[in-house]
Amino acid sequence: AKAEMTFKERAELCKNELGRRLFGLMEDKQSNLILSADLTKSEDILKLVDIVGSKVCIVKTHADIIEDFTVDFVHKLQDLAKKHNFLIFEDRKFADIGNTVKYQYNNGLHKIIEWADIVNAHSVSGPGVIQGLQKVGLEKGRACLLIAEMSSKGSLAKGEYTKATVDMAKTYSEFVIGFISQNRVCDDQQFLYMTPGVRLEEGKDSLGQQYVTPSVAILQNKTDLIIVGRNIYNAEDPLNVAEEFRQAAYNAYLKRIS
Ligand code: 5FU
Repeated sequence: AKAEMTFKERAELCKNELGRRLFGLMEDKQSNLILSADLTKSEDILKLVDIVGSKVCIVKTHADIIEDFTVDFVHKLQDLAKKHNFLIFEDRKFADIGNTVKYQYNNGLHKIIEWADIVNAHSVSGPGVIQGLQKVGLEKGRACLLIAEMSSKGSLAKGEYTKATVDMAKTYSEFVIGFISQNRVCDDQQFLYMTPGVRLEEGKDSLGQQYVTPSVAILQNKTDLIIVGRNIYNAEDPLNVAEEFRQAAYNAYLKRIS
């Protein structure tokens, strides 16, 4: 069988400039690791990100869990993104009608459009959600992911829902650069497949989260990036653990393309 395409080769297929930059960044930095910085105080987030920033290609945020969110925090996060060369992904999971998500993206307290390179959306409301987001996002050079599958037990995002989500991404591939998914939900190489629910050991938490290991995600299930939260930010030595994840995930990718 023909060896799989590399990230750099796949960049050429991607119709979104930021997506192309991400593919290149992953290979340059040898990192397909995303840090999920789910802390509730901005100072703690900035400290963590400065420690592990060199190991990751993306830092993922949940702006609405931060108790002291300010524009100053955003500027400091952007400075760290420049210093360590990573992109910022706000895990907002937009899910309303197009007109409302446009405001949620562009307005409100968080003004997500101003600082998040990447956002994501549920497909449950139909293509209007993408139309609304790209109306403000495209001209700013932003990109979006669709949630095709979730890591949590009992998720309804499966089967026909997942398939319809893939079709939606193909229709809007100028703005949609890939998926949040547990599997390679389609064989289209222009897209990136990002997997949350990753830890060094398989298992689950007490609230429905289900975990796979980096090699199950990247080698067995053929996704491209792993998203890791608690296993890194709760570690005694986040830098060392992040490096462990980076190596595990990138080596799994190298094995896949060889
Ligand atoms: F879309 C998804 C999903 O299917 N599962 C998730 O866990 C998103 N997530 C996010 O990834 C979740 O909101 C957390 O921010 C992160 C996983 O964190 P953990 O601490 O590694 O479990």
